[in-house]
Amino acid sequence: MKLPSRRAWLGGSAGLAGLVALARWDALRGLLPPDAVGPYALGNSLSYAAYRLLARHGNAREFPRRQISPQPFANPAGQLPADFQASVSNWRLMVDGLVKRPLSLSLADLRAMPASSQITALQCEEGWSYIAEWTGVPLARVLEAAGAQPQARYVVYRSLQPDWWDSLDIDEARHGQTLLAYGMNQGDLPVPFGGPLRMRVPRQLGYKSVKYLVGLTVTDNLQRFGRGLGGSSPEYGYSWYAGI
Ligand SMILES: Nc1nc2c(c(=O)[nH]1)N[C@H]1C(S)=C(S)[C@@H](COP(=O)(O)O)O[C@H]1N2
Ligand SMILES: [Mo]
Repeated sequence: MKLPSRRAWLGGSAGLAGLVALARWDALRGLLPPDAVGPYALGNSLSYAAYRLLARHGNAREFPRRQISPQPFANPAGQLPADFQASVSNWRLMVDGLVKRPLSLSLADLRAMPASSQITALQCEEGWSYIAEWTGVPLARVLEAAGAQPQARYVVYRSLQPDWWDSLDIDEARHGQTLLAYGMNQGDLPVPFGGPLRMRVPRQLGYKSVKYLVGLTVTDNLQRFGRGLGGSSPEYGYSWYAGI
């Protein structure tokens, strides 16, 4: 077989470089995860880019009711503040950042919004999983109510537990299965499972489903949050994008 000539190689690489330059920087950076740094940069970037290009409209599997796990496993979440029970009765979810109307929502406010339910699996990176029915408000509805600005690219969310915060790209945030869940298996969301309010991101591993949710910030840039990796999990070495 005849190898391509030196001239063909040069022409090819120049063409490729030109294409990259022509492509809008926006489109390219949309393929890069915030944790595209350090020893796992390549792996993190390849899996996120592949997901963005091929799978971002997919759905997490939903199950029939008979497959709900009879004994779901609550992963112990460590210390809760001493006044936790008291704070449940006046729980608020703050919504701020790139929004036209910053919000402070009570649980009653959230329950008054159109609800959505799903029977999906929560899968921990440690290998176990359980199936439950989750009820809550699609995050998309809350972003709509707050009037997320067009330049919004990510939603950062944080727990009452300061060690737990994370973020989603705006498409994942608006995906119909991404819920602010206040109910589980037809009842209130129990405290060990993140009650009164948790994030539910069934298309990604369990650690993205942050419990004891107290705040959302809409942003175009993750650099100014923590160490700029998009969440606390990547700061501990887990990848920011945790697609299942
Ligand atoms: N605030 C908070 N959120 C959290 C955690 C936690 O310890 N604290 N653990 C995460 C991990 S690693 C997993 S697998 C799931 C566990 O959810 P479960 O308790 O419903 O099983 O919650 C995630 N959200
Ligand atoms: Mo986990």
